[in-house]
Amino acid sequence: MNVGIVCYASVGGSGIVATELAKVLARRGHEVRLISSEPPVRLGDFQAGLAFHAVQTPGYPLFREPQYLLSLASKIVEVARAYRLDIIHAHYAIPHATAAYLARQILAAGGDGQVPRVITTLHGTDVTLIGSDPSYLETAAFSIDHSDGVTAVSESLRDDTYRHLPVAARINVIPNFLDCQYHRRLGDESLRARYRRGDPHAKLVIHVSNFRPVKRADAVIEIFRRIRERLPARLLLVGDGPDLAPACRRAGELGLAGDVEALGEQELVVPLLSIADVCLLPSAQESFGVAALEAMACEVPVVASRVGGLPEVIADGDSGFLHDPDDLTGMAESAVRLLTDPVLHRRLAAGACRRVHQHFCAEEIVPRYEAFYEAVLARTARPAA
Ligand code: GMT
Repeated sequence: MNVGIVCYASVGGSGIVATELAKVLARRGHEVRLISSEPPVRLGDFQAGLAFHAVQTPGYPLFREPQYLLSLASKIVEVARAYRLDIIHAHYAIPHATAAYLARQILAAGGDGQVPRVITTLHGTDVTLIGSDPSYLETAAFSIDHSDGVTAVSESLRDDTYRHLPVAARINVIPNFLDCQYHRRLGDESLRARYRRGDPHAKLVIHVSNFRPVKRADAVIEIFRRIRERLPARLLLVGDGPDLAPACRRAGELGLAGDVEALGEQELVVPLLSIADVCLLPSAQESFGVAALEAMACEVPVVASRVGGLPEVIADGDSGFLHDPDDLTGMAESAVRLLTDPVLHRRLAAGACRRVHQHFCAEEIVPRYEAFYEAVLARTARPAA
């Protein structure tokens, strides 16, 4: 099949999942074209069957803002025509589903023999945060409803979509996934020693995110403060975003500056997850939580909020612990239990990894996307002239 995948290139779960999907589809023999404003973070080295097409969005003094929707739609049309795309798979509704819809209309109006089908995958904030904002709601709902097929990354997100948006389209749940051969604990003791900064007893707590308000970096610091009162520990903050600097400042005010280390955006998180003992994810909302899945694959139990799709990813008491988002005391208690009880830690670390392997590996999930593509193509096939 010829598949065009549209995604955001910056660090973020939707771009990571879209890029992984592109790579695995190419490995399985499809011709895949990734369309984005720059090469996505996890694109990696050359791979047969996988090409990247950059969207250029020229500015003009008259425009007050870049016209990304229009330049993206034009790029999709260009790629679809040149490579006879069967499917345009838009990851993140805003504005990718809208650009894909527009591209399909342009292709159909131009009498192009083969008009690709549009599939939209909803990732979370495109529905719960941005999509439901009155400024975007009507366009987002229209673009989702006019896709030929729609998927959501969790049941919770599917339900949220119907709750937040006037959408009637059938939404199929296909969960996020990982390359399970690559996502596994490496066990690099010298790296672990390095980040313990000379304290061989220090436990390593990790938080990976884009440091947007929804991730609650302030709660991460507060939980860590409570952990640190009970045992020697260091906190690794991986990623970047508007709340990173305030979080580091708060750590300084609490006298924790020496125990909190910001590593910025990292393309490869497996080496860092592999030296961690516990992952904290006290998000206000999380449609799925790829960060949790990556930690679990590296045998790191996750202490997280019981919100959105996180309970579909983390089995409470078996691969981590879930708490009410405001229960920071409970989250700190769970983390301390994990960090002080090696038997409990071993059980949950193994449970976390097992859960990923049972439900969330590419081998299991990517064929579901392929079957969905086939079903959409069959359902929308036009009679031969
Ligand atoms: O979390 C974000 O702010 C970014 C967003 C994205 O584009 O990556 O994340 C959403 O999509 C991810 C991939 O499907 C999910 O794992 C995240 O849970 C989801 N974020 C939220 O729902 C807040």
